[in-house]
Amino acid sequence: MGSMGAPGASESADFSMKPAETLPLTDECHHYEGKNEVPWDIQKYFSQRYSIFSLYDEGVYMTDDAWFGVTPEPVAIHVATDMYGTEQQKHILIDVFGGAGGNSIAFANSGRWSRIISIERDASTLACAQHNAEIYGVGPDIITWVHGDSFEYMDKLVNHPEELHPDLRPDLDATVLFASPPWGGPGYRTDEVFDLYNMQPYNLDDLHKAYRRLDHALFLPRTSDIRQIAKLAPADRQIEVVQYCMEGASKALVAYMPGTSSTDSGK
Ligand code: MGP
Repeated sequence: MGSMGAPGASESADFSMKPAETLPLTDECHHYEGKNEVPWDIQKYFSQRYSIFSLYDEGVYMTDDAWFGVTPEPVAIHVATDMYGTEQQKHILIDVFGGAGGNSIAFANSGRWSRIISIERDASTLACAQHNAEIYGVGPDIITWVHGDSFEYMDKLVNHPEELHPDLRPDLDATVLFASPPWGGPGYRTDEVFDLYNMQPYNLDDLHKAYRRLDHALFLPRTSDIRQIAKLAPADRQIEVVQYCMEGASKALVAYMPGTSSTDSGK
């Protein structure tokens, strides 16, 4: 404990959210080498490990939960170049559900983005992402990692930017957002049309309200109800919906939603 000086300028630098240090891998982080080590419910994903991370054998780490939601690498690469490809004025990307890093790494390596801010709430998952980024040659100069809640981050970014570390306050007019949220487990596969208002724990409304200021891309189940997405188009703007396939079957769709501009009221 140091001496008790008057509250000074150094305390004012205590921002509630700031860039994360490099976090250590934990007991929750695994690099499985054989199927016999893998919990039964992720064995299917383990057999697809090279489509998920082509450099898996270089020592990719995942938490057990991350396997269900990680975007396969060819899809992540495709999305990284599709993302608002023509709007060169927008060159910063926020990945709000960073997970084990699949999408953020692809965004970084696409050359399309000058900076990526990648947010993850779980320390072990974030440690995996940082480790995996290193394997893919992606340094901290391009990805700024944040350990925290992305809804809190977005609220501060739009409404109270002064509470964020200066490195976490990108110019909103130069920024787009990508969200690959949890879908509430693989149950979505049994629905002919997936009701996005039943998605757990965040439904379409939760996501759209949090992100609407920015152009935002939502990575959603392939069976998602497109009519629910279409209703969210701002006046006179279109939403583009793209199905991403591997070996002839759709893995997921991405809805590219325009944001409300800075001159809109945001309502
Ligand atoms: P899947 O559930 O393995 O379906 O997910 P698939 O491939 O039809 O299964 P199969 O048995 O028919 O072969 C396919 C892809 O969807 C995964 O690789 C992830 O990229 C993505 N995905 C799946 N889930 C459950 C989630 C999720 O909860 N969130 C996000 N963001 N992506 C998911």
